[in-house]
Amino acid sequence: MSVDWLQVLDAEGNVDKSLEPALDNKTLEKFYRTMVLTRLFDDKALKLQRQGRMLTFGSCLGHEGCQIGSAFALEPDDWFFPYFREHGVQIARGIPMKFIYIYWMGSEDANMNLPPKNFTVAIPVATQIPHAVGAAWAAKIRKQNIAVAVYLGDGATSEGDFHEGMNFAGVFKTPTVFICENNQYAISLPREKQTASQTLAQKALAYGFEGIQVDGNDALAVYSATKAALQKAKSGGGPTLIECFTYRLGAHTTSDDPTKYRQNAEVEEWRKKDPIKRFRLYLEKKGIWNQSYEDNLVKDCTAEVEKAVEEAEAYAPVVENMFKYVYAEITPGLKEQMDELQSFIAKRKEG
Ligand SMILES: Cc1ncc(C[n+]2csc(CCOP(=O)(O)OP(=O)(O)O)c2C)c(N)n1
Repeated sequence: MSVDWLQVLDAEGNVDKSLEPALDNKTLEKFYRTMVLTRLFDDKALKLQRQGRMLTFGSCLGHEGCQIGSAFALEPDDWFFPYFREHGVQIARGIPMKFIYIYWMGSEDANMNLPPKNFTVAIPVATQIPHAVGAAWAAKIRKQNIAVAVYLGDGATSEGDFHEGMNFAGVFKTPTVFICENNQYAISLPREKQTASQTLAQKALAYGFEGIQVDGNDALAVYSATKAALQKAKSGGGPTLIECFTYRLGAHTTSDDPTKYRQNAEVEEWRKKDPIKRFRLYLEKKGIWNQSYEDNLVKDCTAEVEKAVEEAEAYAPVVENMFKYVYAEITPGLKEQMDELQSFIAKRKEG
């Protein structure tokens, strides 16, 4: 069984002219800026966590190609359902970084401030998939000309929710684009021990629709594959599964020590395929990038990140919100917990 493989930019930033998407320089610069911003956002989050200023955090280091490439193909009207590592997609979709930090600092308030068409983070693996397929099905019934992009990891393809969602998507030909960030591990479990499937993309074939494998460290390939899948979805052609073949350069989360289950040499091999480095080389060859361009960009993005952190830390979470929005109406049990917490806080304030 075989599926197509797409690469547009190689690790040295050489472009396959026959596959190069028609993007103007301004858009390419925006692409690069968003990747750099995402990396700085991510790095800052890790530092905040280590300083006790943030809770557990899952880095997206190495995923910038899949995330920015796909996000730039989405229209604002298309729905976005993340799992928990899509900080880059969130940034590209215009979710203020302040709220992304606030979420990982532990406040659900961030979810109330999401711009329309952006779903909340899903910590339980794969539960977002049936939701996304349902949203796509609803859009189809309502004859809305939109698509739904749902993100998942390689590990999620072994969950029941994945198969249920894929099955429904195939049967009802929903306008769903499944974007699988195959970073080779589900926490410590390597891909080969998790599924005997030769590729993850081919899982789509069993459900009667197309699966394609792309170089996930190549933002242009991911962009082109996502754009084509979204167009197909909107014109009634049904779903697509895009397997972005990539690597998680960091730890699974701040609670994980990847040296326990993978070799440094492997990490170093993947570092050479860094999605940002290859995009930078591409821009350099196009005469857009040089060192002072980089210095200005990093300075700008760093200031943006610092401002977002300042705003996030100044934000006073409304503790009641974590109880109020679990269901449309608060249940008696949750109300009891909320009252207990409120009186605990009041007593603490009294000293
Ligand atoms: C239903 C469920 N089972 C187990 C977990 C614990 N868990 C969190 S992340 C993760 C692995 C996810 O791997 P993958 O889907 O490949 O995504 P990645 O974290 O590699 O990006 C697991 C098992 C969970 N959050 N939800």
